[in-house]
Amino acid sequence: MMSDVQETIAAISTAWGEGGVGIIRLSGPLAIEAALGVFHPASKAPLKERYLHSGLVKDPSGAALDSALMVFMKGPRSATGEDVVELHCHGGPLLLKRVLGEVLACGARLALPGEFTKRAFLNGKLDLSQAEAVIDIIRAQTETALSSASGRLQGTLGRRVKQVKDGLFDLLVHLEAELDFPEDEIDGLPREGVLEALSGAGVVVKRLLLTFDEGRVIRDGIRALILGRPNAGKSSLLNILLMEERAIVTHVPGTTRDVIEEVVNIRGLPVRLMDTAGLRETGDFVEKMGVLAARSRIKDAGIVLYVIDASADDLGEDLANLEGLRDKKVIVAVNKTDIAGAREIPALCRFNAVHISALTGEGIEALKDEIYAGAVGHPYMSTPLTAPSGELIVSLRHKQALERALDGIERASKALDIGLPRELVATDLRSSIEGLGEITGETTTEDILDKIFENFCIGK
Ligand SMILES: Nc1nc2c(ncn2[C@@H]2O[C@H](COP(=O)(O)OP(=O)(O)OP(=O)(O)O)[C@@H](O)[C@H]2O)c(=O)[nH]1
Ligand SMILES: [Mg+2]
Repeated sequence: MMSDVQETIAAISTAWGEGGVGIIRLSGPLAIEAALGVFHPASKAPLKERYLHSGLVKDPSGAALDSALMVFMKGPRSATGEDVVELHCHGGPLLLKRVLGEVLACGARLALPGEFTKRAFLNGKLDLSQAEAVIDIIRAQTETALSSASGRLQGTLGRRVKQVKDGLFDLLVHLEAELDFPEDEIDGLPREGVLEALSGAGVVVKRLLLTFDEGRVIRDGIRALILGRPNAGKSSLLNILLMEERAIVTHVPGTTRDVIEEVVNIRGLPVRLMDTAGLRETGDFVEKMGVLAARSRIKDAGIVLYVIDASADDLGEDLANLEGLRDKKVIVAVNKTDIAGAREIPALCRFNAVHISALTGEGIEALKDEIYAGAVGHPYMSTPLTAPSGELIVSLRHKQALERALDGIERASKALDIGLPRELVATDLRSSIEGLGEITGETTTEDILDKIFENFCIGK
């Protein structure tokens, strides 16, 4: 894997905006030189590594821009494995832009998105699953997402994958020894032993794969569209789930016109709730637009919360609407049970229905459980994660790599079982090992790396 590691990169690493402190980070062979082009230490004593020096940041004319702190870490004992310098200035956007400009004039170039982390990966400081976890930590929206990303940053997933990969590699070495020296007395491992080892590896990979639905939703969240007829209580449901009076609620049917979106944490999942205009034929032009907007969101919704007014006499229209949502994951929220009672409605028996009152809060916790189960694919448990959190598979890339690994393992077992030549078994094993290597980054192409890191922000 090639990279332009000779160049020194620099970026503002703190968030854009006003803050107490703003940090400019440099990495590369000229990091210290470029930093000292703008930073003038207060003390004449020799600079010390991993020590905060105070001083002034000056422009080329010698005018002080800011009083600041500087710290440097010599490579390879640094986050990127290269010489790294951080300039801790005050957190003003204009100031930081000025200081960065001066640093760039002193020999650094602007870092690309994720380039610091990419260099850390290329220099063996992180495996790829850890590097990917950096962005997930930064973007985590719930405690659960954060704990999953933190676990991966600590290398939990990488270690598990490596363990399986090393096991397969051992088998491959035995098989290949036999291929190379067919007349050798060593008969490799006994067939049963190899089969057993393969099945053990398959179990681990399958277990990881099983966490994908949960892991992905925990990281990326889910879009839940609230639909129903006018006055069913959709906006009331939005408000009670958000625990704030976000949407206007009135007794007038047709109150909501626009789609109102808010993200709420439901059982650890970031859920984007979308409240919509009640579905009905209407002559009111604005309301009609609202109904169209509601319908247009169906396609992208992960879950539909269909709200029914349990006190209404005629559910015919609701049933027709529900019929139209047949290929969506639908939870029917049978609302207003405080006035209608939680009576069974036979017509709804084939739907996943929860009785609620958006007025009193009755049934809302059960509804949250259902939303979780609908999003993740298994019931909510108070300890939400089925796996140690770092071992959750959250990315499609990891899932595909694991599927490739599993496929190789299964084909190798089959080949061995029916007595196919060991060359074929070895080929399958190699494909499996490569699949696993894509997760940790040992067998990842430059293209894939670029794709991963271009999602980062600059300065990470
Ligand atoms: N008794 C009772 N009233 C409710 C309940 N939920 C909502 N309401 C009332 O029903 C009326 C309509 O509620 P909204 O939340 O505005 O209904 P909506 O589905 O958003 O209506 P549109 O925006 O017009 O489509 C209001 O008067 C609410 O106070 C409930 O659980 N019980
Ligand atoms: Mg409404």
